[in-house]
Amino acid sequence: MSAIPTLIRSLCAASAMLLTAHTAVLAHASLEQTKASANGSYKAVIKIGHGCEQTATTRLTVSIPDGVIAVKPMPKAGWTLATQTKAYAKPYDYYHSTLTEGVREITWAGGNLPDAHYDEFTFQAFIAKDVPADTRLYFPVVQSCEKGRHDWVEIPAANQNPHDLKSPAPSLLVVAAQGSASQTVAAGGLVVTATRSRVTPAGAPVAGGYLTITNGGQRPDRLVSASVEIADHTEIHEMATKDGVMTMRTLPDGLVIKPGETVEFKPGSFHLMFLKPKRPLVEGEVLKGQLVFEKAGPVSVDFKVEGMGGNRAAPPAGAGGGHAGHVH
Ligand SMILES: [Cu+2]
Repeated sequence: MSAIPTLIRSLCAASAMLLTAHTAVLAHASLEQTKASANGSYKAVIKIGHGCEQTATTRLTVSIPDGVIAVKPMPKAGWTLATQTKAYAKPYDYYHSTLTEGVREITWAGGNLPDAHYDEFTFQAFIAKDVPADTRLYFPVVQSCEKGRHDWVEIPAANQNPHDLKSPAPSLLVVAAQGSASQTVAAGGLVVTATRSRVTPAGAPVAGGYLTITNGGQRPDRLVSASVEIADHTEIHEMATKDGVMTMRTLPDGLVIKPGETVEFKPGSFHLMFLKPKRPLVEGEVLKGQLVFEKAGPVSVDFKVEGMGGNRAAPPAGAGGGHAGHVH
């Protein structure tokens, strides 16, 4: 055998490997849209690019993960449609109602999708409001053919590269809803949202930090302290009206958030006080910060700096003025 065919063969082997790696991704059962926002509807389109052992696909079953609710499959001409309704892991808010059960499995059967052809299987769904951003939702698919089947059901372990899986389940990444503030989930079911601050004039002695903390867990936790990169130090404050006078006080022990409770840190109420900011805060910038909880421990958060118009409940002019006579 001459050297040239060998060279060609090894080149081909190399490109075939690349091709395999590439087409393998295309050939998997996959979702057309791989990102969706929580608290929004989602049209799931499962793409089937080939059969099994070169034979036609005759049946497809998809399982619906927790957090994906109000599922309605789309019928397909030539296929019979069946669904299984089961209880959800927990009740979910859905518009003005609460859903406790719904379609958890869909089967399209009796059709014939030749190996050489491509088709799509569609259902409408809603991603529940409380599915945290960065959650990956898996939709295991079992594809049955005239001969053989593919179980697209593998879910990567915590430290596993999803590309190492031979038959990965189609998946979807839940992203933060557009235009909404970031959401941070901490241990014990704490959810921190809407972390923000406000622009300050040059030389301002303080800046406010605002956020919402929901304790979705079973145990109380306590916000012990907070810090932000631009401030000398940060205190937890409460503003309240006493005898018709607005007063502010430091909460040296922090603030307990009971199970099921949502605490809003906002102007005129609880807030974080960033003391001696190193520079004026500019609208649109993001301040790196940290919250420390007694049980959940330290949690990194980003405070987005908003314009003064952003908070209607703002205290009267000179947010700093409210603090001028305020002894910490
Ligand atoms: Cu204050």
